[in-house]
Amino acid sequence: MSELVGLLFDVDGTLADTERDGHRVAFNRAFAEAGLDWEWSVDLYGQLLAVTGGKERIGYFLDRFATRFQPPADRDGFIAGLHKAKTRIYTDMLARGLIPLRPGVARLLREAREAGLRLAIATTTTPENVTALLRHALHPEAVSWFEVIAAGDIVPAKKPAPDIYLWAMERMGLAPAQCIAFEDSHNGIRSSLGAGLRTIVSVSSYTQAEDFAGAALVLDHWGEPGEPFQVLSGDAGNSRWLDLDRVRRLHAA
Ligand code: XBP
Ligand code: MG
Repeated sequence: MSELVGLLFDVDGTLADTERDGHRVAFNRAFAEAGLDWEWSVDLYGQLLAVTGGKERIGYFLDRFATRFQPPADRDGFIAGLHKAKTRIYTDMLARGLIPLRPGVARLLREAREAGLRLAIATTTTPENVTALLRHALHPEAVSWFEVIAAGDIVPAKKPAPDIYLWAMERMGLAPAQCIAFEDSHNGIRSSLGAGLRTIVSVSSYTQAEDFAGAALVLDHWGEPGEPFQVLSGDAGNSRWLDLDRVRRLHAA
C-alpha cells in the first residue's frame, strides 16, 4: 500500500448533519416563496434522499410524488429557479451559524493540515454550500485548507457514480491507493468504493440503517476526547476518537 497523502471528504452528513434541519428546510422555504404548497416532511425527505443533487431531487419529486402537478414548459429552468432560491436560503442559514460541524470534524481536519496531508472535498452539493459551511462552521479561511473542492455539477454523473472522486484525484495528481475517503451514506460509499478508495463511514441521521459493506470502518461519529465514538462495524483498535494515527492504520490495513 502507498503512503497516505490525500484525505477526501464528503460534506452533507459527513462534515455536518445538514439534511433534515438544513437542506430540507431550505427546500420547503423555497417552495413557499414560489407559491407552491409542497412540504417535504422528515419522512418524505428520507425517501427523496435516494437521489443525490438538489435539482435532481426536485425532478424525482415531480416524477414520483407530485404526479398531478403540471410543471411549466421549461421544466429544467423551473427546477433551476427553485434550486437557486433554495441555495440562497440554505447559505443564509449557514451564515447565521445554524448548522454546526459534527463531533471530531474540526479536530481531525486541523490535525491533518498540521501533518501536511492534502485535503479535498468530493460532494454532490452546490459549491456555494461548501464554502459557506467551511467559512462559517470551521474557520473564516478554511476554504484555502482544501486543495480541491469538487462539488455540484462539476461532473454530470453525481454520486453514486465514482466520477466526483475520480475528478478530485485527477486534479490532485493522486492515485486511489494514496488517498482515503470519508462518507456517511450508501450512495456516498458506492461512489468512493467505485473510485477505488478505502472509506471510513460516520453514519448520519438519515443513513443509520444503510448498507456499508466494503467500508474500512463504520462509526456513529468521529468522536472527541470526552465524546467517544461507537464502532458499528470494523476494527478501531483501542481508539476512542478518530485521529490521524487511526486513519493511517486503516489506510494501510
Ligand atoms: C448530498 C446531496 C445534495 C444535498 C443538497 O449528497 O445529495 O444534493 O442534499 O445539496 P452527498 P444541493 O453527501 O452524498 O454528496 O441542493 O446543493 O444539491
Ligand atoms: Mg453525504
